Amino acid sequence: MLRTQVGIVGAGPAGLVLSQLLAREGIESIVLEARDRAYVEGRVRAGVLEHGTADLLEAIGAGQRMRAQGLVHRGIELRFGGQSHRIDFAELVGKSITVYGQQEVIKDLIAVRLQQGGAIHFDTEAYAVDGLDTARPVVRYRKADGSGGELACDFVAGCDGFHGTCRNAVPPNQLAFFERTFPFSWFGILAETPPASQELIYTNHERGFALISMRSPSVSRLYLQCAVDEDPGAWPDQRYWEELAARLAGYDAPEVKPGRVLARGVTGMRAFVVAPMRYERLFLAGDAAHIVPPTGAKGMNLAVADVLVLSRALVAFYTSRRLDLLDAYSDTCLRRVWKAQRFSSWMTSMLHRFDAHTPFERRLQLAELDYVTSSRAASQALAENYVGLPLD
Ligand code: FAS
Ligand code: PHB
Repeated sequence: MLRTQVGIVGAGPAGLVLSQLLAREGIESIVLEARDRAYVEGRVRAGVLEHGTADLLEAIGAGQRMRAQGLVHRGIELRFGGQSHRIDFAELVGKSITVYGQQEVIKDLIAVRLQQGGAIHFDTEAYAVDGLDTARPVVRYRKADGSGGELACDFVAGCDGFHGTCRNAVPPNQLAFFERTFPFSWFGILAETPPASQELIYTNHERGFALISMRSPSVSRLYLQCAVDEDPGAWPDQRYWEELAARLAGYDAPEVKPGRVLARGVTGMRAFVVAPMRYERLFLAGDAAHIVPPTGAKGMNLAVADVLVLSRALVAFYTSRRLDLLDAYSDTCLRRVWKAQRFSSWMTSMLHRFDAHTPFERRLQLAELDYVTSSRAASQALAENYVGLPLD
């Protein structure tokens, strides 16, 4: 039987940042990760680090490559009516974002954890969590080679994402579920072509939403609004490039040069929250507790914010046997989660085409965009949410 102070299920941003935060305070943890290292380091997902997330990664010793290779952006563009409008974060709120792929963040976190002797058990899938109402909960796991085992700990951090196991260990009558599904998805590609713009461009077009993002000066990350059940394999590359160009058309249109498609996938657009984020000795963090539509670039950043709160609560427990921060964990996280849900739903509603929209609602949407890009107060509100609300 393995033993540690904090058992962490999942080696995504939540689990790895938590493990590193605890280690810096001398608190032991063991991370159980269902997939192998190459898989988790290769998963193409988020791309935008909030100001506070970038600072935190640097503060915990996992920010060196991010600072060297990440792209610091001082604004974004909103494009509608065939025209782009810049939201100047630096001027409006004095902060910036860093564009740096989640898979790179994962590589940096795994590297620093292993360098420092951290315990990450890959190919180790948790299938049950028992004894949560005791002082020694146990995580039961099976390894890819068919062997199994148990991890005894003081606390379990459920950082295993939306499809993980930990949330299911909570009696359903103890949880409230809040969900919203949008009637479209995002068809994302990673392509070997220089970004068509210096900064991210979010586009509202009659044909649908489009987003220009990037991973490096030679790799673009692009998204198109598509049908909920769009088949990414049904689109020849040429069709993707033509559709993207059509949605970006207009004045001073950014020119996306077709390139080799390195990855493609369709992601549903949904919002989900479970409350509370704690049950006895189990603390849910990140996608295990909430999903946001990616329009606000909040998913990974929320995961990091959750575990910062959890790490402080666990440090208070181990250093002073305090329970108050553990008891406040869920409420503290959910306040920020719901503000991120608000912002993400607002960005999604403002930027996408809704078949069900009446002409009146369509005009309202364009008026919202016009207001946000012409009012300093409205631009400032977008900017302060996008760069990240204060972590404290
Ligand atoms: P994660 O899902 O990242 O990590 C959970 C980990 O737990 C995984 O490694 C998984 O293998 C492991 N696990 C699961 N079950 C387990 C078990 N039973 N035992 C052991 N390990 C287990 N966010 C954005 O901000 N922008 C985006 O563009 C964006 N795009 C996304 C695209 C896709 C396809 C997906 C799925 C998500 C996207 N997200 C995006 C959100 C994403 O970045 C998440 O918010 C972020 O990964 C959350 O981090 P974690 O909570 O650590 O969960
Ligand atoms: C990305 O670069 O993957 C990205 C950027 C902004 C978003 C979502 C995804 O809102």
